[in-house]
Amino acid sequence: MDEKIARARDAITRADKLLVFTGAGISKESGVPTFREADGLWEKFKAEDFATLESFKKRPQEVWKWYRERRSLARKAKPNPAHIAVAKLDRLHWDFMIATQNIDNLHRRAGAKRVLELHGNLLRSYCLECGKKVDESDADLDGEVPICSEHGCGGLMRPDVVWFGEYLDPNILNEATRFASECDCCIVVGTSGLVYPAAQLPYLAKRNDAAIIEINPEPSAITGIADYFFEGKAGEMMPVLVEHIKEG
Ligand code: BV8
Ligand code: ZN
Repeated sequence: MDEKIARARDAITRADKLLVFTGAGISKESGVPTFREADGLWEKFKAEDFATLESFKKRPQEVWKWYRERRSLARKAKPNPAHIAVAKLDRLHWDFMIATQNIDNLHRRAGAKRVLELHGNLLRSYCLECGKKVDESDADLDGEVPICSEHGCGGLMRPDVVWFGEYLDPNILNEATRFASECDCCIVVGTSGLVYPAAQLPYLAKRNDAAIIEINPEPSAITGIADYFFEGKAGEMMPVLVEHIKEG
């Protein structure tokens, strides 16, 4: 293992352009459930029932109840050592980017600045009619479906997350795909690698001969292209990968 860690650390240190691509697994140790594991979210709720615009239009109250539960989980959650280690990489003035599929805001709460939120952010909402965006307000917390505060609009507010069948923000996706295609090291943490177009990012990095480093307790759809696969928890492995890098 030490030899593999040394080589992976070296790939990180030598990288001019470093991408960190994360999924729900990086927040598992913060108490935020993943999607596709035995105790995952999609086991209890079928994605198409909750994470789609159609289901929101049919059952806005139920969908809001689900997202409010996840919002309060996200607010109670604390960044774990993996988020902290990734934020340390961000501080070290690299040509650096975090592309996350997570909507729990934990990378930012760990102090990371350069974060592309591919699937949106659970703490923001926007109006279905006029598009007005608001940060979470406690008004969202009562049982009703929040209504747009724009004068005369009255549209339904929805969580500012990308649902299945919805396009990602083109600016965010373009920036992420461009960065991935130019990076020379991509660290993949806690994703099953099943959801597109986000999951293409490590493949774009690979095509640019980037070193692919993956941390996951079990193999994922990305493991086949990983140069270094660390079978373990993000909260344990990520700090080990960056502890040699001195701050300042
Ligand atoms: C789109 C936000 C264009 C909402 C999410 C067939 C083939 C290919 C693609 C498709 C297809 N059919 C449909 C599609 C497109 C679809 C898609 O990719 N579906 C997949 C499921 C097949 N994609 C879309 O719909 C996207 N939009 O394509 O638009 C379009 C437009 C119109 C019509 C057609 C197409 C939009 C996708 C975004 C959906 N929104 N979330 C919300 O969160 O409520 S996706 C959801 O999955 C989350 O964002 C999540 O992050 C993401 C990916 O999951 P992971 O993060 O990887 O989490 P998962 O549970 O799967 O895995 C966790 C991993 O962690 C595991 O590997 C586990 O081992 C590991 N782990 C566990 N513990 C730890 C750990 N790792 C480290 N440490 C630990 N301690
Ligand atoms: Zn509105």
